[in-house]
Amino acid sequence: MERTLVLVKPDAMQRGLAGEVIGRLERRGLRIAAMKLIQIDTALAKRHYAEHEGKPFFPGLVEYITSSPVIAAVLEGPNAIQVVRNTVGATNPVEAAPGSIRADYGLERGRNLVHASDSPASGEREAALFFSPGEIISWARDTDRWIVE
Ligand code: IDP
Ligand code: MG
Repeated sequence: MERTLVLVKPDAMQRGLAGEVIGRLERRGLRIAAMKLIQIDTALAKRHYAEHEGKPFFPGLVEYITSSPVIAAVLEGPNAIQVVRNTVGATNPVEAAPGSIRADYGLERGRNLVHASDSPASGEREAALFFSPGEIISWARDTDRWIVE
């Protein structure tokens, strides 16, 4: 069972799309294992996006992700990483597959609405950045057997 960290980024929060983003992922069948509203500070932003430090867009990225509260969530399910990345769409909304969140709601890379972990290792690292172990709840839904064989 994989875990992925999803952030509803400030642009999606400001545009009232939090429910839409989480709803699409929830309806896909993924289970919410943790969720909260959080104001990311500069230190957390830099840790979360450490792989991008030094790139030209890094200062703007830190400013963007700290510019309003975000919803952080851990979603769980088989192949959760790839499933969520595909539902979210390519980094650049211009190239995102039609029907994906970034294609349906976005125009530019710098305002692409959602963060989603890019590997199982990133999923674990990022979930631990935003949540303590006790805040991540593995639970069973009655519907799980109708979603996972
Ligand atoms: P991802 O969010 O699809 O995993 P990454 O390459 O990890 O994409 O980049 C992290 C975030 O940095 C992107 O989601 C986007 O918000 C921002 N970003 C990436 N490349 C650019 C760029 O060239 N210009 C502006 N922002 C960028
Ligand atoms: Mg990434």
